[in-house]
Amino acid sequence: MASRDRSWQLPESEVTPEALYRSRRRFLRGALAAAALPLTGCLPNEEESVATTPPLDRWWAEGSGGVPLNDRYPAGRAVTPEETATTINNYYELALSRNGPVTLADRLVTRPWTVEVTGLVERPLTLDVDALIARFTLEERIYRQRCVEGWAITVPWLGFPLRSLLDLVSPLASATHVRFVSGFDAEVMEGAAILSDYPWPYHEGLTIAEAAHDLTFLSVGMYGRVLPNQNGAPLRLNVPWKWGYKSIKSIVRIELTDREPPTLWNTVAPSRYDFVSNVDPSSLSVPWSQQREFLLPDGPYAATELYNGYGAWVADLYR
Ligand SMILES: Nc1nc2c(c(=O)[nH]1)N[C@H]1C(S)=C(S)[C@@H](COP(=O)(O)O)O[C@H]1N2
Ligand SMILES: [Mo]
Repeated sequence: MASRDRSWQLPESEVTPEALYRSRRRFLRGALAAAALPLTGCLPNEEESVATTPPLDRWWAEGSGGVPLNDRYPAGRAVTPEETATTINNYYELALSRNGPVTLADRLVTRPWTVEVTGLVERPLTLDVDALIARFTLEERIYRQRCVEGWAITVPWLGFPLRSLLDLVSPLASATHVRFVSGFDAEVMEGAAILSDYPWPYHEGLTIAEAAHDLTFLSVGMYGRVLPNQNGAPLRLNVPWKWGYKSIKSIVRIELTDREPPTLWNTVAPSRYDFVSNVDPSSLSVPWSQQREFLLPDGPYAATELYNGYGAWVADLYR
């Protein structure tokens, strides 16, 4: 792979936020750490899966065959190779390079893991992530993911709609927004040490209407396996009609609020990354064109679509 032509790359200064580009590695240059697929390190052995709370053990044992595919939202694109989607990542607090997170992923401790759902809700809860997952019926969804930097992937996620979790805690009528916070481990997160002036932990937000939309998904797995750490284990968001940075990884806290929560990228670069951040080919907020996107790993380019192609389902949210 390393020898393939990467001429599609834009100059780094055009594809990355100013504050980052000098420290970013060259996208995909050099060998991918592909020889030993780290995913296998995330798969439980048989003993562990016996001890796991259902339904996770079911799909660990059976792969995604045990989880029904919800094909209500056709991606209209080939699924990206698993090796690509699990080795080319953005996880800035972990590593600034796109192939860095996978090399550090084993150092993250993502189980046991506690998730807190709190704020303006009738029934706040604090639960071990596997006990939380056990409350929901898992499904598989194949979604496009479009990074603001210009690349796109198509991934079969395993999880449940965020809506189901909101129903469980019952937001109060006063709740207007949902705030999400990632876990943080200063000892492992080398990226955060370099970007030491960023407001870690990573945090994001949605309006409550966006959060309650059926497309908004909480993933616990991908490609029929438990979510690898570099992809945001044990629990990450997928909001496929928004720039990828809204899809926050490794969530520890979900908080219902009555105001628009600050988001990390908006705080760092407000003119580039607004709160809404819907995919839009005509966006001028970054100094590179968003008209097209490179389909990892080998192309071709595809035309960027408004709402990343999900307009039929989400455009009404913005009228
Ligand atoms: N906590 C956290 N979540 C994050 C990020 C991050 O740096 N930290 N990067 C975001 C960006 S920019 C993208 S494009 C996607 C990448 O997800 P993937 O690595 O699973 O493809 O995760 C998003 N979620
Ligand atoms: Mo991104």
